[in-house]
Formats: sequence, structure tokens, C-alpha cells
Amino acid sequence: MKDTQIADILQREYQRQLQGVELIASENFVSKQVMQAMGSHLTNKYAEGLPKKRYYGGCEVVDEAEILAQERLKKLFGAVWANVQPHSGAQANAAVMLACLKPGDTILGFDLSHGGHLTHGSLVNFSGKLYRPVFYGVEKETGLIDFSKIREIAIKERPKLIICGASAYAHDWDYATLRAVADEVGALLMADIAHPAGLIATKYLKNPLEYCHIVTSTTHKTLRGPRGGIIMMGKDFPNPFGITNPKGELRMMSEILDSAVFPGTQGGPLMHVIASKAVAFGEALTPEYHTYCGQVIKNAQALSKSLVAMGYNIVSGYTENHLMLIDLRNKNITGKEAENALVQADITANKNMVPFDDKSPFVTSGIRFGTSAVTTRGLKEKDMEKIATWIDTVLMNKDNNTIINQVKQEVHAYMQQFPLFAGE
Ligand code: DSN
Repeated sequence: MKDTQIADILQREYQRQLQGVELIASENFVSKQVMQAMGSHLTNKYAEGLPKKRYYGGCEVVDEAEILAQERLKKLFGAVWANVQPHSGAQANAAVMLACLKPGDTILGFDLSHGGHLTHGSLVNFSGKLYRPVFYGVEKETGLIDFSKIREIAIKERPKLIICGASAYAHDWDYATLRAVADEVGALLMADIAHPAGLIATKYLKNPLEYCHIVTSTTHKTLRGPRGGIIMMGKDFPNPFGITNPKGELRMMSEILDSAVFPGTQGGPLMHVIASKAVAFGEALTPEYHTYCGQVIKNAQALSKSLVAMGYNIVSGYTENHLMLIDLRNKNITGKEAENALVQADITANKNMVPFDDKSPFVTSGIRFGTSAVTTRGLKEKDMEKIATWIDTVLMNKDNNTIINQVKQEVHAYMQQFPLFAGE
């Protein structure tokens, strides 16, 4: 049976992506070979376990793909150990917490409503239900994290795990200070670099592997691979929880983390996705990808500058990475209204809480923009000025369907010149 219903959906989604301006900060467009690896025969293979230590026969070939993914990833970030099996960033974080914590232990993370992530202790997530979350946030006046204040919270709350990393923070992190705090209170330090991973791999931002005990990430945001997760360490070390092997020696942390992924939190790995991750990591090691990441940052700065010139408030004033969070309160429009109006013009972004927001997460006062996806399509700084003008026109005419429709026609006509696959 030919599935014409799904074929039709695939075609329409392709058209939507092709015609529109994609500003969701966590999205990107993969290369053809990254996509082809995902749609390959490797999807048929069960390979529970790790390369050369599987619970199923016939894994010799897929083992090579996983080893390539591990080796390329280690080279990309300077890691000594990597697990490429987590199905997502949330799964990667779940595995780290299973490895490092007991139920009820305290975790200290960046507040979700200030730009953090659900899996860093939100009460609606496993991380907030199984563990005791406490949070740090940004300063009201600056929109920036004051890293010295995290020490005070850590000394008071005695977390077992300190988590750094965010979904909507436009700045680099002071990993050295956080590591000193972690050492002082006897905590492990984990960085979740899902958003800026590509910018870290290409050295535009600091590398947390030099300071953090454990680093997790997704592979599909700035890193431009398939949807998935990874865990890495810059140094391996004997686990601090007293877990021993049959010889009575402390197991290395890498072993504890490997078994927290499988069998701890996952079953069979997605070998087609792991092969695709290997392709993406290989691409990320090229000079072209380095140039791409530099352009992502230039584009984010150009977009934020144009929006500021039009009177928009960027939380923290400027961006150092691929994203920005706009506080829309001075423009008298909510995040929800802004997202809905922009989608009508095929400009896709997401509403987002701003720090100290007075509206609910379903309404919000902010909107988040990122430039990873549009940069992959080949857009440059001058195109960001055009996008800023479209955004302003739509937001200032949110109830005027005629004007929004005009913008949509312009967006469609303009985006035709930019290919959808990375590297084309
Ligand atoms: N939901 C992702 C984001 O948009 O940032 C993070 O998991």
C-alpha cells in the first residue's frame, strides 16, 4: 500500500520549511547526507549494548558507525569519553541524573522562567519530581547571571549536582567559577550545551569540557545533526559514589554513565540516527562548518541590532551566541499574539517567558529568535535587516490580515533563492 496520506504531509511540510523564515532557536536544516543516513537500513538493526559488547548478533557493521560517531565527537570537543546513544537531550540528562543522584537529592539549575530547561529541575519534569530542585536566575537590572551569587545558593542548599546551560540565554558561561563552587560544596558539575554546542565545537564560545565533570547536548540545534542526544567527559574519573567492580575497585564514571544510558534509561539504540550523528560530527569538523558558525553569530548580532533600532528590548541588551530573547512588553503585544501573527506570515518563532514575567507560560511576554536555521540556508547580515522589518511590520499590524498576507507573499518569494539542505 502506498501511503499517500503521509506522502502528502511530508510534501506539505517540505514546502512549509522551504517557503518560510525559520527563527526557532533550537531548529536547523541538516545536509542531504545527514538525512539519508537517518532514512537507511540501519533503522532495522537492534544493537543493545556498546560496540563490540552487544546483546545481539550481526552488529559488526553498525559497530563501525557507532565507533566513528564516538571518535568524531571526541575530536570535535576534546573529550576522552562519549556516549552517542541518548535518543534526545532529555534522555541524556535523565541518564546523568540516574548515574549521579538518588531520589530526593538536591539539584541546582538555571530557572526555566529565566531561560533554563525543563530537565534542569522543573516541577512538571522527572528532574523536579524525583529530585529536589533549587534554582539560580538572572539579575533583574542586567538580564545576566551573576555567577558569584550561585555560590551563596550552593552553600545554603548543598546540591549534589549543579547544572549549567540554557534554552534562552544569549551569553557565554563562567564554567571556571561554577567548577570552584561545585568543588567547594562537593557537587558534580554538569553542562547542558544543547543550544550552543556548535559554537563551542568551533571555539566561538568557551569549552565546558575543560571545567565540567559531565557535558550533555542535543545534536540537532547549532550542531546541525539529526535529532538526538550525547554525553561527554573531558576527563574520566573513579565514581565518587563508592560503586565497585567485582575486584573491589571503584568503577570509572564513564562505565557508570554508559550503564545509566543502557540499560538504565533506554533500550536499543537508534543505529540509523547514530550513523547520521557520525555524518554530522564529520561535517562539524570541516572549515565550512566553522565559517557557518561564525556567520550564525554575525547574523544573530545583525538581527538583534536591527530590532533594537526599531525599539525592541533584547533581554540583556545584546547577544553573544545564536539567539536572543525579546521582551515585548513595551510593544503592547504578548508572546502568544506575536508568535501567532508571525506564523500567519510564515515566519516561525516561539513565545517565551522573559525573566520576572508577569504572564503565564501559555501567554508570555517574550519571543525567542535564533539564526542557526536561516544561516544554514545562506542568509547573511543584510537579510537579517529585511527579516527584522518583516517582524516589525507583522507585530505592529497583528490584526491586519491584508498586511500580514503581503509580508507572507514577500517571504515566500524571497526564500525561494535559498536551498533547504545544508551545504548546497
Ligand atoms: N525545546 C528546546 C528548545 O526549543 O530550546 C529545548 O529542548
